[in-house]
Amino acid sequence: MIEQSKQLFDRAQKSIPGGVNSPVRAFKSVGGTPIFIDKAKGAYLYDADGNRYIDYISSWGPMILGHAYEPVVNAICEHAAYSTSYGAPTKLEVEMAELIISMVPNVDLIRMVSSGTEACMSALRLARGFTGRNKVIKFEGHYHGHADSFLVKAGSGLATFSIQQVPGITAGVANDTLVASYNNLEQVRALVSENKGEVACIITEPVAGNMGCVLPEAGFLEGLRQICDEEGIVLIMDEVMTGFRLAPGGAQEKLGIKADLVTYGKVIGGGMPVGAFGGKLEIMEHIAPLGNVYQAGTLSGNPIAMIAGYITLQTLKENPSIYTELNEKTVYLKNGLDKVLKAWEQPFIINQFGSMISIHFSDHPVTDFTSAASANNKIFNKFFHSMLDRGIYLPPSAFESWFLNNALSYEDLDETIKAVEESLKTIN
Ligand code: HOZ
Repeated sequence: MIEQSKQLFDRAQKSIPGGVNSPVRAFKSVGGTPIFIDKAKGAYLYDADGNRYIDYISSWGPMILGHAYEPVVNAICEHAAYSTSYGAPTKLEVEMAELIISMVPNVDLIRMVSSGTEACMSALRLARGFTGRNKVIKFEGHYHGHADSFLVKAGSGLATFSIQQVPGITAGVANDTLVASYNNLEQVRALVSENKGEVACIITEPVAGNMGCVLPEAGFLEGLRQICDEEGIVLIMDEVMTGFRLAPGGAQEKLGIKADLVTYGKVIGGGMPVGAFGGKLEIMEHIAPLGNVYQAGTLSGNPIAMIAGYITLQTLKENPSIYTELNEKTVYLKNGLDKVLKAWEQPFIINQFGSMISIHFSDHPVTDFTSAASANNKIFNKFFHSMLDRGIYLPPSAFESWFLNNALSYEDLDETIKAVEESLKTIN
């Protein structure tokens, strides 16, 4: 029974484009009615009709500790009473910056913004301002938010809706965006040599999460580092998904790769709208007011957002066992899924890294966008709905990673594996 969700969706479409404030939420590619959420606690979402779902989206990543984590909620309530915004510096921002710098490698200075989009957009401008070059190399199927330069062969909603070209993006901007296949160093080398002295930066998701979860192959990130060093190119790691999720120091720590600039979002805000970009002093000192690369925001460093992020990051820093627990839970889920999917006797691929995981209904390894896009997404769509009917909330697209949160219990994981087993019986 999702009567309330149906009514709300009808109503929403009269005042909000497509009835949603972010496209993938509309369920357009999987079909059906998006579930309207009323509240959430721990690992569970509750919809407007009172149905309970085990949540594998975790707000697309941020809710790593589970929903309505009490210390975060209490701190937000306390700070809201002091005012929700000042537009002036606070001690909390200093503490937040110091905490981030103490957790992540290779960050001398960090600037807070309000979203991952803003973080990536600003890091790109900074890389261009620092190098005096215009071009950016990105990877097909990677998503770095919705700034113009990144919406070329992008993942996430663009892959979900097969949007190849985005109207409104000028040819000049698109021409400055060069695209290579993820895990293909040869293509990167070719682009760099064809555009000698013109490439400002290479931006990558270290572990891709916007074409499902896709892992970097051995040597790929190291190869990017080497190319950037040789050619004076800024390496930007987009850790919006992986930052504070794969390890306290994100993918940089987990994979041992040093970026020049790094971008954050999602977990860094503990569920509030927060992003950040940071990196080496010699680059970051070009940002205004130290330098002339301009970037600003009325709600940047907002006190409510900062306290939610600060408590979340501090909890993760003080309890590194959370990462071990999350990893063990995700591997348990992977093994359980593997067992029931093997019994189903149709091809599938499960990619997993830390608490990121996804299933592609494919007979070949998924290592880049071409292999992700050639999976059988009609099966995924049936699978999604069958799981939803059984109270399991997966991302409504095969081009999105699932994110586990640490409130998930082993009973929840068993319930999920059982739901997969039952769902597969309904799919032919
Ligand atoms: N682009 C986000 C995930 N890759 C989706 C955000 C949302 O719909 O909330």
